Amino acid sequence: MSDSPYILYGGPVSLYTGKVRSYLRKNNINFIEVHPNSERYLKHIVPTVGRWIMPCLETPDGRIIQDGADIIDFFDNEVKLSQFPIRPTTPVHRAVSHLFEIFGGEGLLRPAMHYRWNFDEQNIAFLESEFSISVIPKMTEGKEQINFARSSGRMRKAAVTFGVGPHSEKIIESSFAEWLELFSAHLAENAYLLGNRPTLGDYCLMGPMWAHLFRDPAPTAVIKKSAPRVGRWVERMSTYEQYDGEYFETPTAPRELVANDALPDTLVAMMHYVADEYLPEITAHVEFANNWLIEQTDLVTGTNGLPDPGARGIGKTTFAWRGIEIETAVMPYRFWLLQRLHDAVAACDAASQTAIRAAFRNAGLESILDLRTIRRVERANHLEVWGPLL
Ligand SMILES: N[C@@H](CCC(=O)N[C@@H](CS)C(=O)NCC(=O)O)C(=O)O
Repeated sequence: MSDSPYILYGGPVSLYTGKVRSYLRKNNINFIEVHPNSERYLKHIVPTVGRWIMPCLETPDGRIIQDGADIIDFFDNEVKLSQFPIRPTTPVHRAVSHLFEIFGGEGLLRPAMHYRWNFDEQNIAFLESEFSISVIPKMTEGKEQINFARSSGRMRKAAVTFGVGPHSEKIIESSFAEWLELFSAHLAENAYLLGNRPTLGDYCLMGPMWAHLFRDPAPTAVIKKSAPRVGRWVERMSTYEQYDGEYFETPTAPRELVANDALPDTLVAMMHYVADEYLPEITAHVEFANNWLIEQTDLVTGTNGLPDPGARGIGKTTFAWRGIEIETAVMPYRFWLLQRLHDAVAACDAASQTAIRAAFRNAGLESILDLRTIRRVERANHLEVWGPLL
């Protein structure tokens, strides 16, 4: 551990902070968490990164990094503080890690938002307290209730833009039950996604699985009742120490990934779930983005093509999802994550690419490897921007 701590700007209620916090803890990195209602965050971090967003990281020498993936990359590539390489070195495992990077960040937003904002009887007192301690600016003391109403109103609207509504609620619940069943079955034999130590995909799943789905009162009851093994995975992903004794006979047992770059059947079943739950959405988003990009004849490379450089959505699109039609917001950030998968595949030799294709085909996911936007998404000054036309 270094002497001066890193500062993680984020909060207990935040989905994307959960991924980074889990990574920092499990890799024994010295950090403290500062909430976004702090003066330092509001007066220094927000102007630096150009929008109110978490997580952000401040290094002991004052460098600021926004974005969960960039923060993890920083430790992995520059500081090299990770206890274990979190990107598997074998091709199929590496590609699957990136698949769960996308799915963890973007594919479980519907259950996360539904179980947070549609169960007021169980959740509302908890959420009001939690938002008041970390999100609502401290200078508004005495006005917490009004500010919670404003803040929660905004998040309820965000839930709708992720496809949560009366028409989809019951399907979200049954689909989440299926996810828990599949994940639970996988955890019967494996402590983590790819074997006996966490990799990138585990950290990314901790986004939705921690703050919303494990800490909020309504969904935690669902997990504990129907999938306690998933609850144990969340617990062990949130500690410094190796809190996974049920999997190992001795404390020094090797913490290896599944041998020979193989995927257990239970993980293939989880990948099939990703194909049903998320592939139609990301496919529709790429198609929408390409049509949108064609229409933006005056789009300047290096900008997001929108009046507000910090804006994150370019529009909304509909698609068929589990027998109904839903509409969700299209965010270029997702394509940036998708490119990380594509880039990981492109970096492999031909035989490895064939193996990755076979593994994805076997899970109904081969087409995700070919979904491309006609401009790449890049990140500049902490924001997503479009690269040149390909
Ligand atoms: N891709 C980003 C996503 C960050 C994100 O969406 N964070 C949420 C909180 S969990 C946020 O700050 N939203 C802005 C808002 O609520 O206005 C990352 O990982 O850094």
